[in-house]
Amino acid sequence: MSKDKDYKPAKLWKWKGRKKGILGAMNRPISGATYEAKLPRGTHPFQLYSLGSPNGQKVTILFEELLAAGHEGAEYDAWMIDIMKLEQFGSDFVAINPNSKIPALLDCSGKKPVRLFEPGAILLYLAEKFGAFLPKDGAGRAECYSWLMWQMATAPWLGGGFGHFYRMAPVKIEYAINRYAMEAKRIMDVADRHLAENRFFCGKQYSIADIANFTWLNYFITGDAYGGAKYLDTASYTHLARWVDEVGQRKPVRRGLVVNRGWGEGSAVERHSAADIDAVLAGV
Ligand SMILES: N[C@@H](CCC(=O)N[C@@H](CS)C(=O)NCC(=O)O)C(=O)O
Repeated sequence: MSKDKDYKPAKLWKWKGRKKGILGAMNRPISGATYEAKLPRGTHPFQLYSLGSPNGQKVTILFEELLAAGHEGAEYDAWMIDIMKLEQFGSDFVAINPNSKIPALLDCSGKKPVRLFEPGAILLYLAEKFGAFLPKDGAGRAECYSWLMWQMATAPWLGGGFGHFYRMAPVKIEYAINRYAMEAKRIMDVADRHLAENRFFCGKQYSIADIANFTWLNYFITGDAYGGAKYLDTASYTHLARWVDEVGQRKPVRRGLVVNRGWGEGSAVERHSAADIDAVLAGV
Protein backbone atom coordinates (compact mmCIF):
# COMPACT_ATOMS: atom_id res chain seq x y z
CA MET A 1 0.00 0.00 0.00
CA SER A 2 1.28 3.48 -0.84
CA LYS A 3 1.61 5.85 2.12
CA ASP A 4 2.40 8.62 -0.30
CA LYS A 5 0.17 11.71 -0.15
CA ASP A 6 0.71 12.03 -3.88
CA TYR A 7 -0.72 8.60 -4.58
CA LYS A 8 -2.75 8.55 -7.77
CA PRO A 9 -4.85 5.51 -8.64
CA ALA A 10 -3.78 3.67 -11.81
CA LYS A 11 -6.08 3.82 -14.84
CA LEU A 12 -7.22 0.26 -14.20
CA TRP A 13 -7.42 -1.30 -10.73
CA LYS A 14 -5.60 -4.61 -10.53
CA TRP A 15 -5.64 -7.18 -7.74
CA LYS A 16 -2.11 -7.60 -6.44
CA GLY A 17 -3.00 -11.10 -5.30
CA ARG A 18 -3.87 -12.57 -1.96
CA LYS A 19 -2.39 -10.69 1.00
CA LYS A 20 -0.89 -12.55 3.93
CA GLY A 21 -2.99 -13.72 6.85
CA ILE A 22 -6.62 -14.57 7.32
CA LEU A 23 -8.00 -11.12 6.43
CA GLY A 24 -5.92 -11.25 3.27
CA ALA A 25 -7.63 -14.48 2.32
CA MET A 26 -11.05 -13.05 3.15
CA ASN A 27 -10.70 -9.88 1.12
CA ARG A 28 -10.72 -10.57 -2.59
CA PRO A 29 -12.34 -9.01 -5.65
CA ILE A 30 -14.15 -12.17 -6.74
CA SER A 31 -17.06 -14.16 -5.35
CA GLY A 32 -17.90 -17.83 -5.29
CA ALA A 33 -16.98 -20.96 -3.33
CA THR A 34 -13.33 -21.84 -2.88
CA TYR A 35 -13.84 -25.39 -1.65
CA GLU A 36 -16.47 -28.11 -1.36
CA ALA A 37 -18.07 -28.31 2.08
CA LYS A 38 -21.33 -29.74 3.33
CA LEU A 39 -23.24 -27.83 6.00
CA PRO A 40 -24.76 -29.72 8.93
CA ARG A 41 -28.58 -29.98 9.21
CA GLY A 42 -30.52 -30.26 12.46
CA THR A 43 -34.09 -31.27 13.09
CA HIS A 44 -35.76 -27.86 13.54
CA PRO A 45 -37.71 -26.03 10.81
CA PHE A 46 -35.06 -23.31 10.59
CA GLN A 47 -31.37 -23.85 10.02
CA LEU A 48 -29.29 -20.76 10.72
CA TYR A 49 -25.65 -20.54 9.64
CA SER A 50 -24.20 -17.53 11.36
CA LEU A 51 -22.04 -15.91 14.01
CA GLY A 52 -22.76 -13.93 17.18
CA SER A 53 -21.63 -10.62 15.68
CA PRO A 54 -24.05 -7.65 15.53
CA ASN A 55 -25.11 -8.75 12.02
CA GLY A 56 -25.86 -12.29 13.17
CA GLN A 57 -27.44 -11.35 16.51
CA LYS A 58 -30.35 -9.57 14.80
CA VAL A 59 -31.62 -12.91 13.57
CA THR A 60 -31.14 -14.89 16.79
CA ILE A 61 -32.88 -12.13 18.77
CA LEU A 62 -35.91 -12.36 16.46
CA PHE A 63 -36.00 -16.16 16.78
CA GLU A 64 -35.88 -15.85 20.57
CA GLU A 65 -38.62 -13.18 20.51
CA LEU A 66 -40.83 -15.39 18.32
CA LEU A 67 -40.32 -18.41 20.59
CA ALA A 68 -41.00 -16.32 23.71
CA ALA A 69 -44.21 -15.06 22.06
CA GLY A 70 -45.36 -18.68 21.63
CA HIS A 71 -44.54 -19.27 17.95
CA GLU A 72 -43.37 -22.87 18.26
CA GLY A 73 -42.80 -23.08 14.50
CA ALA A 74 -39.83 -20.75 14.97
CA GLU A 75 -37.63 -23.47 16.51
CA TYR A 76 -34.15 -23.23 15.06
CA ASP A 77 -30.73 -24.78 14.95
CA ALA A 78 -27.97 -22.17 15.01
CA TRP A 79 -24.75 -23.42 13.50
CA MET A 80 -21.53 -21.51 13.87
CA ILE A 81 -19.82 -20.29 10.70
CA ASP A 82 -16.26 -19.43 11.62
CA ILE A 83 -15.32 -16.68 9.18
CA MET A 84 -11.74 -16.73 10.47
CA LYS A 85 -11.54 -20.30 9.16
CA LEU A 86 -13.06 -19.01 5.88
CA GLU A 87 -16.13 -21.24 6.25
CA GLN A 88 -18.17 -18.58 4.42
CA PHE A 89 -16.48 -19.73 1.21
CA GLY A 90 -17.57 -23.39 1.49
CA SER A 91 -19.84 -24.61 -1.36
CA ASP A 92 -22.97 -25.31 0.72
CA PHE A 93 -22.75 -21.91 2.43
CA VAL A 94 -22.27 -20.06 -0.86
CA ALA A 95 -25.29 -21.91 -2.28
CA ILE A 96 -27.36 -20.21 0.45
CA ASN A 97 -25.55 -16.88 0.35
CA PRO A 98 -23.67 -16.07 -2.87
CA ASN A 99 -22.34 -13.00 -1.02
CA SER A 100 -20.35 -15.22 1.42
CA LYS A 101 -21.33 -13.34 4.58
CA ILE A 102 -23.20 -14.43 7.67
CA PRO A 103 -26.12 -14.63 8.43
CA ALA A 104 -27.61 -17.26 6.09
CA LEU A 105 -30.83 -19.14 6.73
CA LEU A 106 -32.73 -22.14 5.40
CA ASP A 107 -36.46 -22.40 6.04
CA CYS A 108 -37.01 -26.16 5.92
CA SER A 109 -40.62 -26.04 7.11
CA GLY A 110 -42.07 -26.59 3.63
CA LYS A 111 -41.59 -29.24 0.95
CA LYS A 112 -38.48 -27.56 -0.45
CA PRO A 113 -36.01 -25.54 1.66
CA VAL A 114 -36.22 -21.78 1.11
CA ARG A 115 -32.89 -19.93 1.29
CA LEU A 116 -32.47 -16.45 2.73
CA PHE A 117 -29.52 -14.12 3.11
CA GLU A 118 -29.14 -10.52 4.38
CA PRO A 119 -30.66 -9.83 7.81
CA GLY A 120 -33.16 -7.30 6.46
CA ALA A 121 -34.66 -9.96 4.20
CA ILE A 122 -34.54 -12.57 6.98
CA LEU A 123 -36.25 -10.32 9.56
CA LEU A 124 -38.99 -9.30 7.13
CA TYR A 125 -39.58 -12.88 5.99
CA LEU A 126 -39.90 -14.20 9.55
CA ALA A 127 -42.03 -11.28 10.76
CA GLU A 128 -44.42 -11.78 7.84
CA LYS A 129 -44.48 -15.55 8.15
CA PHE A 130 -45.40 -15.43 11.84
CA GLY A 131 -47.40 -12.20 11.70
CA ALA A 132 -45.35 -10.75 14.55
CA PHE A 133 -43.14 -7.75 15.38
CA LEU A 134 -44.45 -5.89 12.33
CA PRO A 135 -47.12 -3.16 12.63
CA LYS A 136 -50.43 -4.24 11.10
CA ASP A 137 -51.58 -0.87 9.72
CA GLY A 138 -50.14 0.52 6.48
CA ALA A 139 -48.58 3.66 7.93
CA GLY A 140 -47.01 1.76 10.83
CA ARG A 141 -45.64 -0.84 8.46
CA ALA A 142 -44.19 1.87 6.21
CA GLU A 143 -42.39 3.39 9.21
CA CYS A 144 -41.08 -0.05 10.14
CA TYR A 145 -39.73 -0.71 6.62
CA SER A 146 -38.02 2.68 6.61
CA TRP A 147 -36.18 2.19 9.91
CA LEU A 148 -35.32 -1.40 9.01
CA MET A 149 -33.76 -0.36 5.69
CA TRP A 150 -32.11 2.63 7.38
CA GLN A 151 -30.29 0.19 9.62
CA MET A 152 -29.15 -1.90 6.66
CA ALA A 153 -27.88 1.24 4.94
CA THR A 154 -26.06 2.66 7.99
CA ALA A 155 -24.29 -0.43 9.42
CA PRO A 156 -21.46 -0.40 6.84
CA TRP A 157 -20.55 3.18 7.86
CA LEU A 158 -20.22 2.10 11.47
CA GLY A 159 -18.25 -1.11 11.05
CA GLY A 160 -16.67 -1.03 7.61
CA GLY A 161 -16.17 2.74 7.83
CA PHE A 162 -15.50 3.98 11.38
CA GLY A 163 -14.40 0.60 12.81
CA HIS A 164 -12.11 -0.11 9.91
CA PHE A 165 -10.29 3.21 9.78
CA TYR A 166 -10.24 4.01 13.53
CA ARG A 167 -9.18 0.56 14.73
CA MET A 168 -8.24 -1.88 11.99
CA ALA A 169 -6.48 -0.09 9.14
CA PRO A 170 -2.67 -0.50 9.27
CA VAL A 171 -2.26 3.30 8.93
CA LYS A 172 -4.22 6.06 10.66
CA ILE A 173 -5.61 8.29 7.93
CA GLU A 174 -6.96 11.55 9.36
CA TYR A 175 -9.24 12.20 6.40
CA ALA A 176 -10.88 8.74 6.58
CA ILE A 177 -11.22 8.76 10.39
CA ASN A 178 -12.80 12.23 10.29
CA ARG A 179 -15.21 11.24 7.58
CA TYR A 180 -16.41 8.08 9.31
CA ALA A 181 -16.41 9.51 12.86
CA MET A 182 -18.64 12.30 11.56
CA GLU A 183 -20.94 9.82 9.89
CA ALA A 184 -21.07 7.50 12.96
CA LYS A 185 -22.01 10.51 15.12
CA ARG A 186 -24.60 11.66 12.59
CA ILE A 187 -26.20 8.18 12.60
CA MET A 188 -26.34 8.13 16.42
CA ASP A 189 -27.83 11.64 16.36
CA VAL A 190 -30.56 10.55 13.91
CA ALA A 191 -31.49 7.69 16.27
CA ASP A 192 -31.18 9.88 19.40
CA ARG A 193 -33.55 12.57 18.07
CA HIS A 194 -36.07 10.00 16.86
CA LEU A 195 -36.01 8.13 20.17
CA ALA A 196 -36.43 11.38 22.10
CA GLU A 197 -39.95 11.48 20.65
CA ASN A 198 -40.67 7.76 20.35
CA ARG A 199 -40.44 4.90 22.82
CA PHE A 200 -39.47 2.50 20.01
CA PHE A 201 -38.42 3.03 16.40
CA CYS A 202 -42.04 2.64 15.22
CA GLY A 203 -43.59 4.56 18.09
CA LYS A 204 -45.33 2.55 20.79
CA GLN A 205 -44.82 -0.86 19.22
CA TYR A 206 -41.61 -2.89 19.56
CA SER A 207 -40.82 -4.30 16.10
CA ILE A 208 -38.18 -5.76 13.82
CA ALA A 209 -36.97 -2.17 13.28
CA ASP A 210 -35.85 -2.18 16.95
CA ILE A 211 -34.32 -5.65 16.67
CA ALA A 212 -32.37 -4.69 13.54
CA ASN A 213 -31.10 -1.43 15.03
CA PHE A 214 -30.37 -2.73 18.51
CA THR A 215 -27.28 -4.84 17.93
CA TRP A 216 -25.07 -2.20 16.28
CA LEU A 217 -26.31 0.71 18.40
CA ASN A 218 -25.94 -1.35 21.57
CA TYR A 219 -22.38 -2.16 20.51
CA PHE A 220 -21.63 1.57 20.16
CA ILE A 221 -23.51 2.77 23.25
CA THR A 222 -22.63 0.04 25.78
CA GLY A 223 -19.93 -1.99 24.06
CA ASP A 224 -17.23 0.66 23.43
CA ALA A 225 -17.21 -0.33 19.75
CA TYR A 226 -13.69 -0.40 18.32
CA GLY A 227 -12.48 1.36 21.50
CA GLY A 228 -14.11 4.56 20.22
CA ALA A 229 -16.74 5.37 22.90
CA LYS A 230 -14.87 8.34 24.37
CA TYR A 231 -13.67 9.53 20.97
CA LEU A 232 -17.25 9.61 19.67
CA ASP A 233 -18.67 10.78 23.03
CA THR A 234 -21.35 8.07 22.81
CA ALA A 235 -22.49 8.93 26.37
CA SER A 236 -24.04 12.14 25.03
CA TYR A 237 -26.81 10.24 23.18
CA THR A 238 -29.07 9.92 26.20
CA HIS A 239 -32.34 9.06 24.42
CA LEU A 240 -30.57 6.39 22.44
CA ALA A 241 -29.09 5.05 25.70
CA ARG A 242 -32.58 4.94 27.27
CA TRP A 243 -33.84 2.84 24.33
CA VAL A 244 -30.76 0.56 24.33
CA ASP A 245 -31.35 -0.04 28.03
CA GLU A 246 -35.05 -0.87 27.60
CA VAL A 247 -34.53 -3.21 24.63
CA GLY A 248 -31.44 -4.77 26.22
CA GLN A 249 -33.43 -5.76 29.29
CA ARG A 250 -35.81 -7.95 27.28
CA LYS A 251 -35.20 -11.61 28.07
CA PRO A 252 -35.34 -12.80 24.45
CA VAL A 253 -32.82 -10.11 23.51
CA ARG A 254 -30.41 -11.31 26.20
CA ARG A 255 -30.90 -14.88 24.93
CA GLY A 256 -30.38 -13.95 21.28
CA LEU A 257 -27.17 -12.08 22.09
CA VAL A 258 -25.31 -15.18 23.33
CA VAL A 259 -26.11 -17.52 20.43
CA ASN A 260 -23.14 -18.41 18.23
CA ARG A 261 -20.81 -16.28 20.30
CA GLY A 262 -17.57 -18.13 20.32
CA TRP A 263 -15.92 -15.57 22.59
CA GLY A 264 -16.41 -13.46 25.70
CA GLU A 265 -18.28 -14.00 28.92
CA GLY A 266 -21.35 -16.19 28.66
CA SER A 267 -20.53 -17.51 25.24
CA ALA A 268 -22.56 -20.26 23.59
CA VAL A 269 -21.08 -21.86 20.55
CA GLU A 270 -24.29 -23.18 19.01
CA ARG A 271 -28.00 -23.38 19.78
CA HIS A 272 -30.00 -26.53 19.12
CA SER A 273 -32.47 -26.23 21.98
CA ALA A 274 -33.54 -23.63 24.55
CA ALA A 275 -31.43 -25.50 27.11
CA ASP A 276 -28.22 -24.52 25.29
CA ILE A 277 -28.90 -20.86 26.04
CA ASP A 278 -30.30 -21.52 29.54
CA ALA A 279 -27.01 -23.21 30.42
CA VAL A 280 -24.94 -20.25 29.25
CA LEU A 281 -27.12 -17.63 30.94
CA ALA A 282 -27.16 -19.61 34.18
CA GLY A 283 -23.38 -19.38 34.24
CA VAL A 284 -23.23 -15.60 33.71
N1 LIG B 1 -24.85 -7.01 4.65
C1 LIG B 1 -24.63 -7.95 5.71
C2 LIG B 1 -23.15 -8.04 5.97
C3 LIG B 1 -22.83 -9.18 6.91
C4 LIG B 1 -21.35 -9.25 7.21
O1 LIG B 1 -20.58 -8.34 6.89
N2 LIG B 1 -20.94 -10.35 7.84
C5 LIG B 1 -19.55 -10.54 8.18
C6 LIG B 1 -19.41 -10.95 9.65
S1 LIG B 1 -20.13 -9.78 10.74
C7 LIG B 1 -18.99 -11.68 7.36
O2 LIG B 1 -19.64 -12.68 7.18
N3 LIG B 1 -17.75 -11.52 6.86
C8 LIG B 1 -17.09 -12.52 6.12
C9 LIG B 1 -16.32 -11.96 4.95
O3 LIG B 1 -16.35 -10.74 4.74
O4 LIG B 1 -15.70 -12.76 4.25
C10 LIG B 1 -25.40 -7.50 6.96
O5 LIG B 1 -25.89 -6.38 7.01
O6 LIG B 1 -25.52 -8.29 7.91
